[in-house]
Amino acid sequence: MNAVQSGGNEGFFAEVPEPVPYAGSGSPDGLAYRVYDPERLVGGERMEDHLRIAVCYWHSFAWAGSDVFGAGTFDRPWLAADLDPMEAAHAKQDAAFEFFEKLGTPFFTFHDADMAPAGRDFAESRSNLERMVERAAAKMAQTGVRLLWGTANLFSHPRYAAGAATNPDPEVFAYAAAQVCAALDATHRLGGENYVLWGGREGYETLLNTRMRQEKDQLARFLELVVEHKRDIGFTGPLLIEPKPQEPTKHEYDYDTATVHGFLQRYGLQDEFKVNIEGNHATLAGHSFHHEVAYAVEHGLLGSIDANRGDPQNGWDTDQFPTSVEELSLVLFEILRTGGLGSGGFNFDTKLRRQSMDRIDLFHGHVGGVDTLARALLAAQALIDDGALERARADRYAGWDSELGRSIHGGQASLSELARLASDEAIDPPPSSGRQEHLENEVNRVLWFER
Ligand code: XUL
Ligand code: CO
Repeated sequence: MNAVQSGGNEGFFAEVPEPVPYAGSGSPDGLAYRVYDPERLVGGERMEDHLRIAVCYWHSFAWAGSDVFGAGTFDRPWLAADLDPMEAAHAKQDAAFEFFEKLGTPFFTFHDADMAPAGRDFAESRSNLERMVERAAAKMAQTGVRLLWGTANLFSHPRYAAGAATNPDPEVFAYAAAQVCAALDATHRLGGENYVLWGGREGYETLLNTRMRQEKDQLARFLELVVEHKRDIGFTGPLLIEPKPQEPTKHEYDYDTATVHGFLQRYGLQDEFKVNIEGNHATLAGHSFHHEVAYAVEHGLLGSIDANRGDPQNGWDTDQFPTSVEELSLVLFEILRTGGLGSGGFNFDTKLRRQSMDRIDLFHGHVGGVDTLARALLAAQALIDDGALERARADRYAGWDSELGRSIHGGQASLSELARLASDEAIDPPPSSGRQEHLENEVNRVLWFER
């Protein structure tokens, strides 16, 4: 077994000796935040507390830049194939915490499998995880970095090829339950603020071999078990389901937020779960990021956000760093107008491109993403302060405050009474403009000129 090649005492990111500073728009180049100033007050709250940014362990530290056509390209010495697995996990953790600290953002997120190597059996895997979690706890205490959420990887191992909770084999269900039990314990131990379940392979490849109804019943039972365990150990953070329509399966049951909502209601789980919305999953489902967040906030379902984007020229989950202030301004507008993220945050579930192979590229990706979010936050607050959108909505629905509107909602008006009203009073409402272009101009006015 070889030793990990590192920068020695200087660490893995010696090129970035100090935490990335806030330098404002005046600084011409170099690694610095142009907009993200953690202390800046926006609507009375610190920018850092609004955005609650997290770095994910998996794409940033546990992935070497491979794709389906080729091997990893990234310079990640802690991922070298000839290392002792536990020594490699230590080095990966050292690299991750050095990065979190130098990036200066408050949270991280992880899967069990990102942090600790698999053992020969479940008991050994759990013990590896527990050892790595104790080491992580010490690093968190040293650096002040906190855990936004933990999760279990129930999709990479071949045993999960036909799903985890929705597998036709109950022993696979049991193995998945054991893994979630350990991952939820680990999240609790690290003071995690949420726990996420993304059903990567909870879906089907072909209906020819699938009992859809049975698989959904299994999934619901699995979720009930997670709720029970959360109560047993005293974990108080929200449980979050992460919707995604497909990939890796042809069809995922948690297709989008509305589908998850219906599923939770059908099984009486609506008070136990919220959603973790990912930008690129929204677009894969044929929605906008804005749509998924608007649906969630309007139904009290928003838990947290995986901030990323797809590429409009291809149809898969490219997990790119967000760069569109316009898109994120509308997302943040929905979040701010309904009271903020609560215990959620913005997690960079983001991958560098395969050609971005230097370790410094991890900084460039994250710094750009963080600044995009910060800029969008300022724009969203300006949209709230400006009030044009809220006023337009209020005007558009004003009729529902009238006697007629109230009697419809209040249940006093029957179908036949409404028919009588329409004929006796010759109701003939004129169509009115939705003013879409005007509202788009109002948004741009704020985006372009807000300081
Ligand atoms: C996959 C994905 C996951 C979840 C956590 O598309 O987004 O990384 O965020 O399992
Ligand atoms: Co995600």
